[in-house]
Amino acid sequence: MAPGRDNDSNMIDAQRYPRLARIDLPADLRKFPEQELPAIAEELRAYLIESVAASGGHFGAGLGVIELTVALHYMYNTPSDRLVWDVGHQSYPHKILSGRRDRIETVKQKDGLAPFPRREESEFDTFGVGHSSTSISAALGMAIALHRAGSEPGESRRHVVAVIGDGAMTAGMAYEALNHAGGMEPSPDVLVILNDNRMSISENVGGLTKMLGRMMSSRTMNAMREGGKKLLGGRSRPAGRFVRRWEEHWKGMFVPSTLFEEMGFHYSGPIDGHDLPALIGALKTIKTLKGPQLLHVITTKGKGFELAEGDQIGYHAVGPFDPAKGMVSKPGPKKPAYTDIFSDWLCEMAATDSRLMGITPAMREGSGLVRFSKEYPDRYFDVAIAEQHAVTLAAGMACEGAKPVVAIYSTFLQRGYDQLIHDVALQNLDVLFAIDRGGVVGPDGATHSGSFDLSYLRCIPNMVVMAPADESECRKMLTTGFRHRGPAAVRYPRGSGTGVAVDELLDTLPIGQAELRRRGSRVALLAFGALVPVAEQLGSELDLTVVNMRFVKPLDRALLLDLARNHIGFVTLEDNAVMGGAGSAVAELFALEAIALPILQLGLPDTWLEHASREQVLAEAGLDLAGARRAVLKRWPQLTATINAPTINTPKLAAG
Ligand SMILES: Cc1ncc(C[n+]2csc(CCOP(=O)(O)OP(=O)(O)O)c2C)c(N)n1
Repeated sequence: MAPGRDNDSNMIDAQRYPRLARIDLPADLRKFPEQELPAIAEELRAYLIESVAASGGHFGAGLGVIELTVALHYMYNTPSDRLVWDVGHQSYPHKILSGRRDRIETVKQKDGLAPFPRREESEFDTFGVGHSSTSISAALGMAIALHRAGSEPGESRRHVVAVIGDGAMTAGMAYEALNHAGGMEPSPDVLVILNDNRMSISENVGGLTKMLGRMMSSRTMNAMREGGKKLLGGRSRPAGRFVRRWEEHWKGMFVPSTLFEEMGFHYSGPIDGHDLPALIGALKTIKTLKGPQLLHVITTKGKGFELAEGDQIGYHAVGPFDPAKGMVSKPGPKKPAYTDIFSDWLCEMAATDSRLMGITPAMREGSGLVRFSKEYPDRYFDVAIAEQHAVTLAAGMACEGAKPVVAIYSTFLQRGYDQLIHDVALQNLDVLFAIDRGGVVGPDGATHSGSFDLSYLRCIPNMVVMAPADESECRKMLTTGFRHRGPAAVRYPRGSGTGVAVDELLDTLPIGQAELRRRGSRVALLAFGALVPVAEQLGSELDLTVVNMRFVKPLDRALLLDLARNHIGFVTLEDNAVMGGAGSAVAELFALEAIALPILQLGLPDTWLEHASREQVLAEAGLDLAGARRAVLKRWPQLTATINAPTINTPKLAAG
């Protein structure tokens, strides 16, 4: 029985959540009197805590927007009015209020609710998200299209609201949209709510953050405002108007109003984003205004759950936990994750080479730079959510002889693709890309899938692209890429590998040389990266030749041509899209060399990989042992007979 649920129906427990139980849709929320909204918010907060404690998932950001979510659905006629959440990790309260209350505990699980808003899931999810800083562009697009379409007779003006965090507001894309909206004629009716909680996943960084911080710590400003109000009793009198002008002048020195106003937005705020009456009051006023609006709200990430308020980074996203005790780490030895291998390597390499610079676009924790940031603060660069900038920054550093390492998730490097091509590879600069979460990511789903990197990297001239079979090899590849002259990428998966002992030396591998893991007969299995262990198991079952390819680019041409002489066919195995991936590289080589042997390319299919555990997704894609076996035997049924048969000697092969 899930907590917060009624024993018989498994629906929400109406005794404990009397109001929330009556809210199936936002229209039900809008039937409540305004005075009850704070009580509804409290129920929503308690329900969210119980649900996420049971399921795990994104947590702190949702707690921080409880009041804002209630206020928005109360004040706007959703889904007819459009509500666009940026990133969408804060959308669980929105999901609960918009028809998904009783399924919220299935979030991120196979066949459960999506981790982020998703158009297919609900008409209240107006825009699919996961990657940040898209909300203003999307909302502006909606506002323009709605305006063009016009209203039906009798229909009131439809509103469009984007909610964007101060973290997401650091990305260039947000400013591209502000710039467009602010300069448009006629000016578009769109509301941007800046949810300022001072945090990205870790502490937010950059000039904007400093500006917001100056405002928050400005006691002068508050004292002035409060004092002015008390002294003059409101703003309607002439003296009040004078004070307001005076306040506006000073405000510009402390608050971001001028920035947004100069860009063409009407700025309101800052207001306390946990104060429902204040939120409702502000939205009532803003609803009457025309043109682009920016409402600045101040919130606390993790609000209302003490542990999450106290550890905002740790509670950004959580596994299941006990609400009374919070998160407790499981006892016993753990296999190090690839991220940990990278983290140690980075610090050790930095100790040997003072030119090394570590760059992260706002993913210090996820990408394993916490230790480096402490040990080498002057060589550590968190550039905020700015992947494009991160890549070109690295290019600039490399121009001047530094050795930058860009630590980035596969899915987020997509944002910096032109910079990778145009700024790094075209100039053949020494930049190492340490690409985490390559391949199947699991619960974070399609938006975060690292399925495309091998395809999008291998077509770029000058790139060296590596995929390690295990943790020790990952370390060697990082060293290889770092010492290589020119751009290089090491792409490794989420989680831990086989648990092999990691070679402590900072050794390199010969570029473009694969490793022959097993000599078998008839068919050769060419495995890339995380799927090498699957290949080894299958190889010994079916007596196949098994190669740990190591390099997606350059391929080990000599070995492949040699194998082509004494095998009847090839299987390529990778956790990347089949299209354009590592298997395609082999097929292209064979086509070029006029080798007419069948190649069975196993990899990720041409569909979106939905959220589920990593193992479930791999199995669904046919990339677990059973799936690979099925596919190979279907192509070469004669191999069945060789299961467990003794190894047949093949002529001597080049070993890597
Ligand atoms: C393009 C992109 N880069 C990185 C991320 C990873 N990420 C998810 S949430 C987040 C922080 C967002 O901060 P903010 O917008 O302030 O929201 P908060 O969590 O503080 O409410 C980051 C960096 C992402 N989702 N998209």
